[in-house]
Amino acid sequence: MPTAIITGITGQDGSYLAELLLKKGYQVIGVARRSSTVNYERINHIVDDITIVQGDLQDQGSLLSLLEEYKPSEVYNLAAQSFVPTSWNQPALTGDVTALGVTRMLEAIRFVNPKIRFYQASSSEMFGKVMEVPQREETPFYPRSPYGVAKVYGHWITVNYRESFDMFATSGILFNHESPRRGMEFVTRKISNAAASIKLGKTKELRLGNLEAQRDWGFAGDYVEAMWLMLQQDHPDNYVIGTGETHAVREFCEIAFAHVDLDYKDYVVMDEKFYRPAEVDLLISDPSKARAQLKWEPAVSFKELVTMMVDSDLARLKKQ
Ligand code: NAP
Ligand code: F7E
Repeated sequence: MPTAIITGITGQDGSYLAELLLKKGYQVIGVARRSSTVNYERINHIVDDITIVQGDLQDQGSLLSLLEEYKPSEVYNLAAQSFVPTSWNQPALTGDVTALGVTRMLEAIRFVNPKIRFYQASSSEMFGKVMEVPQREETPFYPRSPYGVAKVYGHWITVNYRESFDMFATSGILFNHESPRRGMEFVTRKISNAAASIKLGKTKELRLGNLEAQRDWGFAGDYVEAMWLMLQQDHPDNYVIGTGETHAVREFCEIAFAHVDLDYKDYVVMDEKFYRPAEVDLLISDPSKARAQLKWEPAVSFKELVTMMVDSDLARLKKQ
């Protein structure tokens, strides 16, 4: 039975990846940082099938001990301070976790067993003010937030350890991926939750920032399959993962509200508070390398994603 360590097990992607690896017969070790209350909402249904251990990307020793104790063959580094607006409020923390945290894990692997295969959760936010449309593996980076800057560091240190120490260190440059398990502050979940809540008469309006921003949105459940495929290749590499389609925030609102027979224009209020100091206006992937080499294709369409999220929030809110 192969053993995989997942950092960020309590997050959206950690929960889907753990499910996938369990199905594939892995022993799954999930790394969670200590907090005063347990936050296993996304993994409660599989908590008995995985081993949860305390660890923190800010603490080198905790990473070394994990690898020594559990002897994994694969490490998926999904942990990060991942919310872009917070990265302007806490830029140094974001750099410490999202950038330097990658080096700490790579160092732990180098010391304990350099043969361990490593996956780094890189991001389309690295393309920022895009230098090319669509964005592919060779598109130069121009990050627009402390988060994006930290991810560029994480990407390049992954490439550097691959080249310096011949380690199997792979960088997956994933475009936005969402699900009913997405954090409430991200725009897609904020919209799906509001559409459901307004439909049920629990809320009256939805306050949003820039409705014109465009993103290449896919389903998180499809994207974790790509992460696994990347670590099954003969060589480490960089891969862009996305749908190759882009949609505006406005379009997400339109479909989400229409799904519950409402017109978003009657409920969405623009609020300057949600505008960012620097915006990423347009992201759209060119995932042809992943399609050709990994044989990876997303299964869930944009419309299916939006309606799946609204339906899930409706069901959850009805139960409350
Ligand atoms: P998420 O839901 O925000 O999960 C982040 C995880 O990181 C949580 O489990 C969090 O723990 C953990 N974490 C934060 N700081 C930590 C620390 N110092 N030490 C250990 N763990 C820590 O993010 P996600 O959407 O699943 O994304 C997974 C990864 O992919 C992240 O690295 C993200 O930046 C990257 N990414 C995401 C997308 C996307 O569209 N979702 C696209 C590209 C790349 P707590 O639960 O305790 O907060
Ligand atoms: O914003 C606009 C906002 O916060 C998307 C993270 O997973 O994906 C995510 O980063 C767009 C932006 O995601 C609101 O200005 C409008 O243009 O859902 P988001 P993000 O910033 O794209 C990347 C790939 C990651 O790697 C990150 O970790 O929506 N927007 N109004 C809003 N955004 C939010 N959050 N809230 C609003 O009210």
